[in-house]
Amino acid sequence: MPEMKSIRKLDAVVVGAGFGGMYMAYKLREMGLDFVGFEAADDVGGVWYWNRYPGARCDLMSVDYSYGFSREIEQEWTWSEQFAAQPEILAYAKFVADRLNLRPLFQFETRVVSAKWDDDRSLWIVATDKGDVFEATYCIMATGPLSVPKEPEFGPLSNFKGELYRTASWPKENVSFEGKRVGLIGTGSTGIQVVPEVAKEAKELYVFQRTPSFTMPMRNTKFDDEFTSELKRHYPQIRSVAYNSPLGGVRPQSTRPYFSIPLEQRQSLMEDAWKQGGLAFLGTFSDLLINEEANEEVAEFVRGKIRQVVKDPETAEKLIPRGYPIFARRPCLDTHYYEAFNQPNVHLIDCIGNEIERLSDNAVHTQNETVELDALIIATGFDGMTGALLNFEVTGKGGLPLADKWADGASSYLGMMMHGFPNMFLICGPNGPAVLANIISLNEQNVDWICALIDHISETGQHCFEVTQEAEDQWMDEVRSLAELTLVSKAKTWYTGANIQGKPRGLTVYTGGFKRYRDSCDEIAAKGYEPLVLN
Ligand code: NA7
Repeated sequence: MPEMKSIRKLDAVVVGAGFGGMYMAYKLREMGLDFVGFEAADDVGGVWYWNRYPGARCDLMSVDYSYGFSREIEQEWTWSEQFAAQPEILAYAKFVADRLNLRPLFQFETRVVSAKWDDDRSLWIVATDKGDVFEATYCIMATGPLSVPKEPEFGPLSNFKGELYRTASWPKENVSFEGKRVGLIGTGSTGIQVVPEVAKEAKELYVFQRTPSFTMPMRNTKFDDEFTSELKRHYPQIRSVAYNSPLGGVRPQSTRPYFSIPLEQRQSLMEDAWKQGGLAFLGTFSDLLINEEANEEVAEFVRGKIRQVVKDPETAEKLIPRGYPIFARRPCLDTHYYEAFNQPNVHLIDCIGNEIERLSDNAVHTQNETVELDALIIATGFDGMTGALLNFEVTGKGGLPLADKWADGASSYLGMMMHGFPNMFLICGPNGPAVLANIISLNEQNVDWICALIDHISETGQHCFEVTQEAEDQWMDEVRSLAELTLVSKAKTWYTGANIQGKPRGLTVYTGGFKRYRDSCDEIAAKGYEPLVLN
């Protein structure tokens, strides 16, 4: 007879110890709730725990990409540069966990394998891979939009018998590519960060590129003491600007439409934006994500820069993105990416019309060539937005599997709740502004809103909430109609599910901006959460 484990009764479970789960755990403890957090990794950090590949760096500024809920943490933690690298962000997550004593709130190295709603008792039954079962009033998913790597079509990866690395689960120990023939598959934000780093070491680096990405120079800068003390003095103002902006961050914005000024001036502003680096273009003109002609002129400007940097014209033409709007795929920020292709040891393998067919013991085989390798790095992206939530068994009312609810595409209310899944919260779920806004600001906003709702439910003496189908449909109509206004859905990306074979297509992101989203959430709270049925 297998040992019967006792069932523990809780107010809540939290799945995930990334920045969303950590803040949620902090708040639930403040509220005095009995809860447990679960995390598959052996420590906090979420996406920054796993993605420790060479060159990993956040493409949002460290000042934005940090918690604003604690004045103490803001003052005690010091960022070293404008765009922080993965080791520093992970160190920050660990610092916060230490400072707030969050680790005891989580069971690490534990995966949730199922979360099932019990209709009769109105609670969630949550089972883990350790064989433990918990019953909880609330089930809170802080599973992150980018936690399940995509399985590439040319698998299985185990066919390759050389050194195999996945950027999304990079080993903790140091990896050396010195003297090795290295292959890299994937040229999204991740691959673009990997190339210049591995190019420094590898004997040969073969970059397998299918869709070229637009990337702009990051032009990262170190913070000096004077800047840091000014920064720390102004955090309250910085947060206030961030929370009231469409991006949830302190990036510059513009009200200037692209064609409102003459060509010469446009060119000069674009030169400035290129020199400034980061996402300065988006702060230079107001309509680059809605005006196709403006977008194409900026794209052409960037194509010209690629031609200037890359010395071999044939390689430059292959690296130049075409056929989709700039900024519709997530714009990458690089440090000497195009320059790396001027090195004699870096080779571009164009996979357009030359798809990767399979891996063998020591090679990648495309339709037209075989490339022999000692090591292979897989940077083929993620099953974004929905992957983590569909990675285990989640069933709602009447035993409805989440996979069935989302069979035609992910629907939700505010990216935080779903009809048919009472007392379940998603932090930064699909159809919220996650991934187009600063996800740390959004984590904080979502957690605060959810906790206020939990308080409200207990104040009313109820135990259960469910969003109505009508409210969810209305929200989804708004998400879709806003999506039609932008060019973001016009590229084949993980934003739309188009990177995964068989996944329903559609932009599952609220494109109205962080501020407008936050206002909508606040209004719903102020009106007593009318779209929710409490019982
Ligand atoms: P992305 O942006 O989804 O990029 C994945 C890359 O992998 C992309 O260039 C893909 O080309 C490529 N890919 C995927 N499958 C294949 C196959 N079969 N053959 C060749 N190339 C392939 O993921 P990232 O990890 O780079 O970035 C994700 C987010 O992390 C980013 O947006 C930031 O928010 C941070 P494709 O486009 O499919 O032709």
